[in-house]
Amino acid sequence: MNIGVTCYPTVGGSGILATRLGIELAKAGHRTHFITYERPFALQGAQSDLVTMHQVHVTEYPLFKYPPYTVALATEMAEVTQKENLDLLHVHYSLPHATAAQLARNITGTPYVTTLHGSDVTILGEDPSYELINTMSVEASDAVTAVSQFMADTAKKNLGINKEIHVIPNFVDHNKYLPAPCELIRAREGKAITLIHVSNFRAVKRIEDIVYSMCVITKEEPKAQLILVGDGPERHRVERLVKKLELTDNVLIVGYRNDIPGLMNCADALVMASETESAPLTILEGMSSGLPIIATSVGGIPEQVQDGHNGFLVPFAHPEEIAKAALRLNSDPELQSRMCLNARATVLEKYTVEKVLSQYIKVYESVI
Ligand code: GMT
Repeated sequence: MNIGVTCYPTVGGSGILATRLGIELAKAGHRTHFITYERPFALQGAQSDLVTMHQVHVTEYPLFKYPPYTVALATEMAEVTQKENLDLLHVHYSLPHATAAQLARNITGTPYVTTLHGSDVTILGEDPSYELINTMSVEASDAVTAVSQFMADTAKKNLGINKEIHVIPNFVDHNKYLPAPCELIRAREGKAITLIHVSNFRAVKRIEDIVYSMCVITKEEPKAQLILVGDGPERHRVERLVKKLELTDNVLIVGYRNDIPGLMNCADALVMASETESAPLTILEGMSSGLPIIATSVGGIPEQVQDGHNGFLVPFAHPEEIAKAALRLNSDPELQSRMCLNARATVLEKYTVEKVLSQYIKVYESVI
């Protein structure tokens, strides 16, 4: 197949997932064309050669207070579709990509598949300004997918979408995110617990709750560690809180890193304290690395994490519950190693590239 992909190319789960999917499609022999306003963040190194980039140029003109991005995108989509003979467009994040794809289809007749990610549904559900057009463009899609059942249900409820929504989970490269080697695990035995959190430091991630949980954990385990990976709007606030709570010896804020699989191998559990999530990639990366997950029971997280099996689900905004789960793991090595195995097994069962790619291909085949 010859596939055009549009996403938000900046750091964020939807762009990362779209880019990884495009790369996997290319590896599987499909021609993949990215139509975006800049090179996707997640498209790095040799992988760039597997796909073709088409940049959307938005006209800068003094008269335009708001540059017409949707029109520019739709024009590029139509031109690339005709020039490259695309079989379909796959747009990640409906706003405004589904509307642009619909406009392009008016000219080319080429089908488009819309995938709904996080804020697509949660923010739009709270702010109805764009709902009329956005919902129409999602409904007009040749197929709609969502990354969790929660997203599909919320889209139906909040956006009034009646069309069938195929739930296709996010995926992880299980050959890249591997459990720590036995020597490393043995070296950690008997040592205080190390937790890891990876995100783009948006307010919705509630990193402060994780830091507060460290106050409780360190009372019992003064040497416990928390590694915070990533960067974003909340970083300075988090840094200030760590200082204020005198946790600088326990909390390491390491910024953006390219060695996340290695960092995962230094940890005993992964923590997410989000207020809402659709299907966090970092949970899949943690589970693939054999880490039990301690996460809030919100959005699509309970579809990934089964309480007591591959991690613990805790109520939102209760740092003491995060601490309780971490201390329980810390005091029970048998439980820790059982959850490690279960976490990895969950990924192998449901979230590998192969399992998920075939589901997207089935949807593509149904529309062309
Ligand atoms: O979570 C973010 O900050 C970014 C956001 C996005 O739209 O790029 O991520 C959303 O989509 C990801 C890919 O499907 C999911 O892994 C995230 O759970 C989801 N974020 C939220 O729902 C808050």
